[in-house]
Amino acid sequence: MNVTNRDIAAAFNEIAELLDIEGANPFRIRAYRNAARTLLSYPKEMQSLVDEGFDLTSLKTIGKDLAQKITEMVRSGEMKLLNDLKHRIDPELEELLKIPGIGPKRVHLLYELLRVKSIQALKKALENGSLERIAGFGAKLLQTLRTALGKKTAERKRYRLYDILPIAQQITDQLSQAKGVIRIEIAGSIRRRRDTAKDIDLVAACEDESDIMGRFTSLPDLHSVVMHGPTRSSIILKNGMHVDLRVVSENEFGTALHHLTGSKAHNIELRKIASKRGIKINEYGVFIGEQKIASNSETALYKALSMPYIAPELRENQGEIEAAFNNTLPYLIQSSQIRGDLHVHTAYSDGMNTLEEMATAAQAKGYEYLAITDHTRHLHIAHGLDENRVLEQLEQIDRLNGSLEGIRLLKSAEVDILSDGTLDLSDTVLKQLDFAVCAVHYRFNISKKEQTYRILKAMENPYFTILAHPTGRLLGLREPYELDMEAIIKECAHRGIILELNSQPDRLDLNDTHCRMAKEAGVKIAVSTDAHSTHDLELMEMGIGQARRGWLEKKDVINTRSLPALMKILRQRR
Ligand code: DGT
Ligand code: CA
Repeated sequence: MNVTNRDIAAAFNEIAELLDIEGANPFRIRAYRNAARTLLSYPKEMQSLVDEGFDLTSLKTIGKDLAQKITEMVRSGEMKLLNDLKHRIDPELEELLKIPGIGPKRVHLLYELLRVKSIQALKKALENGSLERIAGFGAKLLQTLRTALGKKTAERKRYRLYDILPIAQQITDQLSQAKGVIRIEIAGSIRRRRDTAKDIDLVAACEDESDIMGRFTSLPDLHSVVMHGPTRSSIILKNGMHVDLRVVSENEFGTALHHLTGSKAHNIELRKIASKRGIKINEYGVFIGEQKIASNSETALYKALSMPYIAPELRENQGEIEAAFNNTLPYLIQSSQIRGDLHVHTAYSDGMNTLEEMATAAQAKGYEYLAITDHTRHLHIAHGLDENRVLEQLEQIDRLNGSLEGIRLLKSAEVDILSDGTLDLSDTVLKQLDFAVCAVHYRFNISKKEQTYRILKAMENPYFTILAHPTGRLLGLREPYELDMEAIIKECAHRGIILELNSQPDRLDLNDTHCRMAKEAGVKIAVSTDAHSTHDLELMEMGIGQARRGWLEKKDVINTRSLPALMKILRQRR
């Protein structure tokens, strides 16, 4: 049996969700979520650790009970607690989670207070006004619900890019073995690197569609087949994800891929422009009258409209078509241009690996520098460092820098922005850092004005260098806190403060729109991983995808610079 860390993490997350629905102790729920996070970033598979007889309780966030559950799942492929919860909790309650705006806590409230346990019952409660009487069901939420429930079917759940992309890649690999496959690509929102995706869209060019369709509709992780046709099939995987596969001939591949990559808005706009010039574009080709003038590549499609190629990440009808015509498309940043990471944790605070291990892993990636940014004292749950521990770490970094070759560790910290807008370290200590990454970690629910004021106040400190995960959102878990982003960006431009694009899969914060706003205001970005393990350094890919969606170029991103050039930027405020 093959049970991956991802499977165990998914089980833990589902347990957390179900416990939340039951209104269980928040600490217990958080323990499952933290453990899931640990598992996702842990470099070794639990399965092999269990086989080796390794003591799982030595891992951060894994206590005796969780260690036992991991072992149980590795050995049996199941977790009794999860089965029990599923048995105990009405599946319709879980269905409610798919409605936008409804999380486990609200499912709990709906059931406890109104005995609402189905989408039907929720509709009724919305119509007869009983929802309005529940605390936390404000006008905005009710409007969201009205929109969602007004549609024939509830919106399908969205998956984080980080979770769905590897599955799409795995299926692509499996299908590329099929007879006669010439090309196969992931299309849709995943190819555009949106932070979340509703489903997996695949396109293949193939000489013989029967073998590939046969394999697709009998994949090892298949739950059910929705539709099985010669050129188009649709399946649901055991984990609930929907996958569509379109098979075309080699010479239609370009226009089919373009059609299925979207976005819909980009396609519609492009087709409108084409039709004004007497050109028709559809998934089968680009035509003038009956004559096909392009179809086998996306480049040919754009060329037929006298445009340069537009990268998938830009295809949102947000000005990219105009920029293409004016030849002002950005030269999008690439992963290979990244020279270091400016936000990582070690075992000093809540990271999994030592300073040396992080440094070695960064070196292996070819990085020139790595900034160590452990949490500061205010963040107790993450074992934040007090000033003495910070100073101790700085000494160790100096020592390591003496022996490391080819990479430089930068002295930094993820400093809490306290509620009064002061920083969690004194200036005496801040002065000894190379730079400071500053972040909000509590009091999310204050007004927009107060939150903006708090951060602007903190920015007055000359040691404030980078604002980490600026909006605090956690995809699917927490909305961004209320913040006047325009004011923040303006202040960053004014003071030479850098904004972080945090690459953690549930953050991807800044989002694409804010990246573009920052760029337009001349504010520089640090694309960082916020790694909590050596393995997490790979999350840079997620950040780069988002950066590209935000039109960022090499020059906009400070960790593409050489060490001396970077140091100059980081020290410009002092
Ligand atoms: P998602 O799945 O919500 O994360 O986002 P997409 O963009 O992957 O959307 P999806 O899966 O509904 O459709 C895949 C692509 O198919 C989409 O990006 C563009 C194309 N497409 C879908 N519906 C239409 C349509 O009505 N008109 C045009 N022109 N293209 C469409
Ligand atoms: Ca899609």
